[in-house]
Parts: sequence; C-alpha cells; structure tokens
Amino acid sequence: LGAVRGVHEASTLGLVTSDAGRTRERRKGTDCVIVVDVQNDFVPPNGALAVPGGDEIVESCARCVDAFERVILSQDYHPSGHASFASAHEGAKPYDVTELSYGQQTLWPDHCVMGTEGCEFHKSLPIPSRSMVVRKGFDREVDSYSAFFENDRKTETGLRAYLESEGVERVFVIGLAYDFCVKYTALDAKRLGYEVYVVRDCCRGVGLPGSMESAEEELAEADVRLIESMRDAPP
Ligand code: VGL
Ligand code: ZN
Repeated sequence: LGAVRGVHEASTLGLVTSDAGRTRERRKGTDCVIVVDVQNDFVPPNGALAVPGGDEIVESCARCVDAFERVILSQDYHPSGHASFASAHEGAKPYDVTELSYGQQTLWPDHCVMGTEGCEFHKSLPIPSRSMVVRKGFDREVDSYSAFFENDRKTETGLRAYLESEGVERVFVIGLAYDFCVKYTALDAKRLGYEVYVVRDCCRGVGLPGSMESAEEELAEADVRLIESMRDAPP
C-alpha cells in the first residue's frame, strides 16, 4: 500500500480500474464502500453548500460503486428549519458555531432539505438495487455528520447493525465532505473496529479554517489509511 507504481502497472492495479467496472469482478465478501453525501446540494456549480471540486469526484465515485458488490450511500436528509441551518437561528450567519443541546454545532446554509432537488443524489452516481441508503439528519434538533451516529454521538442511524449483519470487515469511505461527513464516518467505522480506508482522490472538503488540517491529523491519529483509487490495491 502507498507504493508509487508506474503508469503501466497502474492500469491493472488499484482499487478501481479505468474501465468503469465493466468487466472487472466486484469486490465482495467482507468489503464495502460507503459513498458519503454525493448529493446535488454539495456539488458545484449549483449546490446550496457546494464543496469546492465536488463535481470532479462524481465520476470516480461512480467507478467505486461499480467496483464493489456491497454499496452504502449516505444521504444528508434535513427537514426545513433544521437546527444546523443558520437561517433557523436569529442573527446567525452560515459557518458560525453555536451551542446546541449536545455541544458545539457549525451552522450551514440551508441544504439537503428532504423533497428538494438539492437533496437528491447526483445524476451521475449510479444507485444500484444492491445498495443500502442511509438517511441522516432528519431529526430537526440534531445534526448528523457521520453515517453511523448523529452529532449527539449516541443516536444510531442503523448502519452499524447493517454492517454487522452483513459480516463486513473492511470499509472504504469516499464522497463529500472530506473534512466533515467523510471524516466522522471514517472515524466512527474505525472506532467500531473496522479496517478503514479513505480513498483520497474520491473526496473533496469544504475547507473551513483549519478543517482540512484537523481531518488529516485525526484520520492519521486513528490509523485510518489514506489510499488513491487508481494506484493502491488493498490485499
Ligand atoms: C455535510 C455539512 C453539513 C457533509 C453535511 O456532508 O459533509 N457538511 N451537512
Ligand atoms: Zn447537513
């Protein structure tokens, strides 16, 4: 893992190949991919909370979906007036930090409101019938960055029980945003005992002050492995 390999080899090694998964046998058994929040509102140019470069990863996320038999898609899924929206707090602006019942919460522009176009998965992301969709953030008073636990760090989304029942051992995390939902999903997966890989080229971050740096640090500290989709072939 992590070795730099030549261009020639790169076409045959790696988590995914360039042929969009057409002929390649899918990773199955004990592996899964978690595609975090690849929804219209997080993708430029029109997303309400567009993550810079988010549009650049949709194709590679689609290749990852094709490469795995077991696919989990998380969907940020908020009611209007959600507590994570700056608009729900008098005098607050997006990216302010406020105190909610469970602790500090960054406030965001309104995004991923259930029933809106912004909440839908990006049209270039395949949603195979074999995939499990995990909705999160639908409690008006509690946000949920991680696909496993809400921001109160207690309420479960159901994903832990699903992975357990499926006998998953290794988790590959991709999507948006690297410094929020990807980070917390990967850290929770690690804490739950899985072997966790973040596929770095299939992620982009929001980039608030310091957020990318703390994501790098916390993931490294937790021993989450960072890999590149076209280069690194996990055993
Ligand atoms: C996310 C902020 C608010 C994310 C979701 O998907 O990273 N970030 N809601
Ligand atoms: Zn959200």
